[in-house]
Amino acid sequence: MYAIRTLMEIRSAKFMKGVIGSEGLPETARPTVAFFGRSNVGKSSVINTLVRQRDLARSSSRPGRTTEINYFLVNDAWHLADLPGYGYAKLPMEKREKIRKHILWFAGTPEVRIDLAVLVIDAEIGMRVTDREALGILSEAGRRTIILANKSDRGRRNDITNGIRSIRGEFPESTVIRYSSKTGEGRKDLLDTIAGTVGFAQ
Ligand SMILES: Nc1nc2c(ncn2[C@@H]2O[C@H](COP(=O)(O)OP(=O)(O)OP(=O)(O)O)[C@@H](O)[C@H]2O)c(=O)[nH]1
Ligand SMILES: [Mg+2]
Repeated sequence: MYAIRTLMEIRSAKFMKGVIGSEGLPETARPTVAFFGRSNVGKSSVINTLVRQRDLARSSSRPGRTTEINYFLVNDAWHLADLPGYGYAKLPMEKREKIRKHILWFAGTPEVRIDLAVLVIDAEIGMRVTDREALGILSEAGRRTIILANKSDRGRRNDITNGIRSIRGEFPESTVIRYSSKTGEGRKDLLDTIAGTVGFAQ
């Protein structure tokens, strides 16, 4: 009989470390999947639904919740990195700029291991200037990047569908996944994409 493996399984996921600034980044030999996106777009929630642990990555209705780059170890084999969000308007300009620069440094520095970058956007809002900037740096650095259109449970279904279609039109080379951390839509697609990067056996 053939064993057909259709979906990667998450057997374990644990918090590893929080990193502030450029010090203390793990020197990792393991594949790393990093989540980028504007503040409050749902990066931490996406990670929680992906690993099916409600509170692994801290999520909040208050934007700016994630302030460190948080590393998690999954299946004792690969890492997830949950980044702070950029563009939180209520932060003082100086602090906002500092976070933005740090995230872009992380995205563009070859010594930082990123095997797959997941750019999380709000499906209802679409790509903003800051998202395009992050995408530009990631692609200049040669990172494999996918776009995850989160919160697709909200708004009118047609608007979401049209929004995602126009993102696909603008970025024909990119994988765009329709996602909802609330309903679990797109989880399988995201897992498959990650498995394609870190290996199905992991
Ligand atoms: N309706 C809906 N709400 C969501 C979804 N994903 C996240 N949220 C909500 O959006 C808010 C922000 O979620 P977080 O996961 O904290 O967002 P984040 O991108 O990690 O935010 P920062 O850490 O501040 O950058 C929370 O109130 C979540 O419950 C989704 O798919 N659908
Ligand atoms: Mg967060």
